Amino acid sequence: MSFKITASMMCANYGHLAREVKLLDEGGIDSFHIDIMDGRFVPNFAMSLNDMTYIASVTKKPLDVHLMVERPYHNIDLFLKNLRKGDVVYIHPEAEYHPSTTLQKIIDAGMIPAIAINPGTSIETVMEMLVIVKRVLVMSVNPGNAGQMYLPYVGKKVKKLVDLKEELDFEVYWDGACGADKIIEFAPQGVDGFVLGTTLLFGKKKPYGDILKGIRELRF
Ligand code: S6P
Ligand code: MG
Repeated sequence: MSFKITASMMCANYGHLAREVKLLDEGGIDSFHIDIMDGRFVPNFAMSLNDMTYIASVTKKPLDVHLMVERPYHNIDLFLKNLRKGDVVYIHPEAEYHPSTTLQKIIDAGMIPAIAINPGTSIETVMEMLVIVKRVLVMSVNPGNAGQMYLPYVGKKVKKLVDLKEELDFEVYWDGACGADKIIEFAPQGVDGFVLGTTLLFGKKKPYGDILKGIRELRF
């Protein structure tokens, strides 16, 4: 079964960020998920532009940048100019007046255009954007915090999205409360990647490499 694993760096130990990146990198993580928040679109502040830029400078692996900010059109250039080709940038359509214009900015800068959709956002409202983007991040918790409870009604939406992904050419990633049970259930259904935070990867007193190896060896 082929699926990607990305580490939610807002859950990392900021006393040793360089070491965290190195251990995850060497442990076989596929990419680094960067949660940028503005305290308005979501009621929290997590990572910032400087955190993202630092991580981009110390790993060759792709970044998976999740912008949880209002009207990203106005300041997305700050992020784009510090990223590399092949990095993925998600905007929330709920947070933008003209999401397709902002997605075009991402494409023009050489990054991979993507959207993240909240648990309460239906696929029907983002249908046209599915033609533009290359990745869709399904939020299985309300955005803003790590360590939340999974919202089971999101499962049906994942199934609907997976049914569209071949024809419209995008990947589906999962974000929020991701445990081994979710990977076992949804990877065989066609989910391409999983964001790992406190549920499965961070704060476990176990080496990241061992946890990642265990995930690669899951039986389906
Ligand atoms: C939440 C954010 C996520 C979380 C991650 C945490 O707004 O977008 O990326 O950091 O999902 O994972 P967990 O396992 O602590 O819920
Ligand atoms: Mg996220």
